[in-house]
Amino acid sequence: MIPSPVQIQAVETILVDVPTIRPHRLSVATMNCQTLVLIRIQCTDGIAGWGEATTIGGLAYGEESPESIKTNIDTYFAPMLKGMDATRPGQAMAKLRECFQGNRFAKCAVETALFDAQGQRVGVPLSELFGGRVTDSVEVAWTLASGDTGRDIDEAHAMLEKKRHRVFKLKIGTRAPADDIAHVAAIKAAVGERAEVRVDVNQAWSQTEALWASERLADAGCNLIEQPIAAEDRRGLKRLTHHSKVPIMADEALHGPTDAFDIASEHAADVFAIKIAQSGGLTGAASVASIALAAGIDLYGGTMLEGALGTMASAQLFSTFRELKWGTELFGPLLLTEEILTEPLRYENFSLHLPHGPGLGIQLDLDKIGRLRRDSKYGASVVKA
Ligand code: MUC
Ligand code: MG
Repeated sequence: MIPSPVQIQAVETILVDVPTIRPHRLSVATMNCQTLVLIRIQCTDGIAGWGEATTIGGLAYGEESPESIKTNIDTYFAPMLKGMDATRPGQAMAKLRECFQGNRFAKCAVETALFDAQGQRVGVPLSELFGGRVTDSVEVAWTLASGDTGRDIDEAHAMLEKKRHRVFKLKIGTRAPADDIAHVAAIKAAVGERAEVRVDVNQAWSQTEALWASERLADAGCNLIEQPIAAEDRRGLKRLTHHSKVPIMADEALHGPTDAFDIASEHAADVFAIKIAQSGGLTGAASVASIALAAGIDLYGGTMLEGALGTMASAQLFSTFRELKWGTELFGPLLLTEEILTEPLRYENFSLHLPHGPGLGIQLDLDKIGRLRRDSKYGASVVKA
C-alpha cells in the first residue's frame, strides 16, 4: 500500500477532573465533580485534532467509564489508528467500527478529533463537513438539580435575570412521585410564563407511576417528560407516549441509529434527545436526527455534561439540523468550576453562539489542562506529539 502523505502520528488521551459549581443530583448519581476524557490526535502535517468522550457519574449512567474509555482508546484504538490516512476520517472510523465492538463514547471522541483536524486542514468549521450550518446559535436549557426546591427557584430566577436560560429541566425521580410533582409545580408557579419547565426522570419510574405522574405533570405546567421509565422498556415508552398529554422524550433508550429506527417505527417517543456520545459519534448522531425527522419525531440537542470540547462538537452538529424544535441543553461547561479554553464559549441571550473558525473553532488552554489532568502530579507533559 502506498503510504498516505498525511498520517495519524500520535494519539493521546487525558483525564481531567473538574469540580462542579454545586452538587448535581440525578436519580442515578450525585455529581460533585466531572471527569472530562479528552483525546488529541496529532497528524504528520502538523495539525492536531481534539475530541471528548465524557460520561456521567463514573459507571452510573452508561456502560463506559472515563477510565475504560481511556484504556480502550490507548490499548486498542491508538495502535490501529497510527499510520492511517488522517485526511479520511470516514475510512478510519469504518475500520474502528469493524474491529471493535461497542465503546460508543470512545468512538465519538476519536471521530470528533479526526473531523476537527480535517476541518482545520480544509479551513472550514466542523459543521460544514456535516451538511452545513442552518444557524449560528442554539438555544440552551439549564438543569435545576440542586435537590432543594427553594435553591432551584433562586437559581432559575438568577438565570432568567442574566438572560442565560429560560428553559429549565428538573431532575426528578429520587423522591416519591407525589413529592416530585409538588417540587415541579412549585418551580413552575415561581417562574410562571417567563420560563418553560420540563422534567428528566432518568428511568426511575415504573409504567404505572409514570402514567399517574404524567397527568399531574400536565396540570403542573410541565411541557416535556424525559425518559421516565427503564431504557429497555420500549413497549412501556410507546404506551406512555400514546397516553400522556405531555410529550415524552427518549434519552437513555437511544443508543444510536438502530435504536432510533426501532423507536421511530413504533412512534414510541415524541422527541429524541440526540447525544453525539450516546450515538457513537457525530455521524451516528446525524443519522439519528435524520431518522427522527423522517418519522415526524422532534429533535432536542442533548448532553452528557461534556466540557467545552464535547459541547462545541455537539453544537457544530446540531447547528446543521433543519429543525431543532426543543432547543438544546448544551450547558456542560457552565456547570464546571474550571475553564479549559483560552476564550470561553459564548453564552448570550439564552443561546450558545458558534465560532466561525475552522474545525471546532476553539483553543484549548494547554497549561490549564496540564495542571488539571489526573496524572499531572507525575509530571506528565501536556502533549506528547
Ligand atoms: C441526562 O440524562 O439528560 C443532561 C443534562 C443533565 O443535567 O444531565 C444530563 C443527562
Ligand atoms: Mg436525560
